Amino acid sequence: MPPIENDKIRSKIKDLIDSNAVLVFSKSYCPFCVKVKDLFKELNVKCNAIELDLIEDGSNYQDLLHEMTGQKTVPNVFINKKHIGGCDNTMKAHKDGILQKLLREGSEVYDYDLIVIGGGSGGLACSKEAAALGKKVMVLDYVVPTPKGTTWGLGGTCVNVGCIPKKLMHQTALLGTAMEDARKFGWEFGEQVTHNWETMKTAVNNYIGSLNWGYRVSLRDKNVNYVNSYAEFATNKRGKETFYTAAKFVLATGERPRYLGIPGDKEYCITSDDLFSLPYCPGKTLVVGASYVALECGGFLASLGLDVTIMVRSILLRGFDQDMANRAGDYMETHGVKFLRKFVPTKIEQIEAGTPGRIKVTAKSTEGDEIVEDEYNTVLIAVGRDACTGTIGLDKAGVKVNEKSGKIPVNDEEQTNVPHIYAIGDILQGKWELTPVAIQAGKLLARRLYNGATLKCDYVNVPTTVFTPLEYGSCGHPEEKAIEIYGQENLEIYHSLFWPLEFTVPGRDNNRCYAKVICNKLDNERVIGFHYLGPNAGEVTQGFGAAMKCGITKDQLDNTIGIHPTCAEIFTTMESPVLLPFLFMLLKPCARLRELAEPVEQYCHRIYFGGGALLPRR
Ligand code: FAD
Ligand code: NA7
Repeated sequence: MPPIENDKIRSKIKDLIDSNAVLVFSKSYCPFCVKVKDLFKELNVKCNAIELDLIEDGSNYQDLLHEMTGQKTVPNVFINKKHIGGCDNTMKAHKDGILQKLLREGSEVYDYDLIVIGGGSGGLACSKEAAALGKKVMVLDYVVPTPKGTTWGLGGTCVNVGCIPKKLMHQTALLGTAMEDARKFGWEFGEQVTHNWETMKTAVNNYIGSLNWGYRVSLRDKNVNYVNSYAEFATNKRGKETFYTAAKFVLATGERPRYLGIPGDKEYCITSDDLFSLPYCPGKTLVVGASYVALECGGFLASLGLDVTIMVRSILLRGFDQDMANRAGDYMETHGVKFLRKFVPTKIEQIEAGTPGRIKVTAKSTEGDEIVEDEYNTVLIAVGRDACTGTIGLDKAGVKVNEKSGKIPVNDEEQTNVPHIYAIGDILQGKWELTPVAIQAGKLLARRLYNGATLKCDYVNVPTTVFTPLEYGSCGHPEEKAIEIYGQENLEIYHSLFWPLEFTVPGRDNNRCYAKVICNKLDNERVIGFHYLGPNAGEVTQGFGAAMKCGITKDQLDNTIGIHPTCAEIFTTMESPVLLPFLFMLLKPCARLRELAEPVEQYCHRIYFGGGALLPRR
């Protein structure tokens, strides 16, 4: 084992010894280990056992323990950082009463082994895992009400004001489109179909309520102490505050929507934190911002039949593949969303209070002096989110924060510059702001801290989906980034428009869905960027994300047999360019087929009917 790896394991062992009152390096099949673990069970003492036969590098742990303690065999027992020895020594210490004395000594040092600040995706995952590993854990979660007074229950952003209500409202919108399609498939129902905002809002919020309750129950079941209070690091106790101590802390405070800082924004506008529980239909809506929260919310509101304008300062979906972003935007534009490009709001005024009321918005061009004014019922601000790190006393704890972004830099083990303070989720600098990422980071952190695990959260090739009306799934690099890193000449980019079978009968949205894979020619055409614009993008992208984790190449994509008829099979049916004229000839004779084949004439490299051809773009 290289010295650097040994150093890592040595420090891991030290960490485990420091952070566990009772620690037993054990082997799952060893009868002496079982005897020692049973003794602690009888004494009703939590014992953390690291099973060296079950963990990665277990034999290296054993060698290093030998070097550190002079003992090669298991069990190897530590109590409150003191080396006790093997089974015989532990039994003798128990008989002599030394064990009980040692156990009492360390127990009063901290209130908790771990305090987690923030009960969202990351915080809950981390606290539950740490408690399952026998730690005494507290999680503090408190929601500061929005300027409009909106607040919510346990679970953080995703459950209450993020992924969950967003996806359910997106689903509401998709059902509207499905109803239009349904007539073409023979379903007959009245001409007038209307949508009731309040019914949707109530149903969505009832479901969220059940999730809030589920989280509370699961914390209780796992013996995590949940406290509904705002947490802050402090050097001494003030007023009515309660002071808790812990051996380790995890920061998981997430982000909250940013405001514009212009007259009237906090008084008259809402953010995504208010939208999902808005008690009335928002009516004519202006969405300010052009990233995914803005496009997703604007998208479903428009699909519910509302008059929606999105005010874009510069580009759509900054950081995403711009070719895909613009296609997602174009689809929205052809489906009723208005875009006011290169404008920023400068003033918000209330014309009339109400539910909804009437609001006047003044905006200025980013390219000249042009000023526009318009009236809306609701203004939804979605111009980014700020990390909740400014008011939790991090200066007192000595934790470094990026002054500009408010984000927290951590090493690859989510450790801040203060060794006993860790951070996970949206507040991390330069990491993905996604629920599964926060959960994975939290869970793995607890396992590393309390179970001798070494696996770190892998932030590379994280699949994600933007739930715009036409969904956009991606994994790996956007085209722009791939060019920047590898150079255009070293990339092969395969792409194709496609027409989902389910769109054909209703005769809608031809030439809209799009697939693109970016391959690195220097590395056996390994897929380094996957992009999909079409129905069920999340479901499609998830599997290809797994394939990219395994390092899939273009050749392996070619050798994968597709599932027919699906949209995802477009990525597996990579035909040779020479076949195209032949396929085109096949399509020509029939008028209907010719209509379907029209895009083939236009683009010459795009084929339809569920399958498709992904060809190099040169
Ligand atoms: P959070 O879930 O935000 O939890 C932090 C918690 O800490 C909150 O409850 C907060 O109130 C609490 N808190 C803050 N400060 C304190 C304090 N001092 N004391 C006590 N408690 C405190 N991600 C996806 O993967 N898929 C999606 O489709 C998706 N859609 C989204 C849609 C929207 C509209 C938004 C806003 C986000 C979306 N996200 C999505 C992102 C996802 O919600 C976040 O990445 C995720 O919630 C981050 O988890 P976290 O644990 O870092 O923080
Ligand atoms: P993002 O991804 O931070 O994007 C912010 C968007 O708002 C972006 O389009 C910005 O335009 C725009 N913006 C920022 N400031 C302004 C002002 N002052 N005026 C007009 N437009 C502005 O934010 P999201 O809310 O979509 O998502 C944040 C995270 O939340 C996301 O990662 C998810 O995990 C959940 P720009 O491109 O800078 O010109």
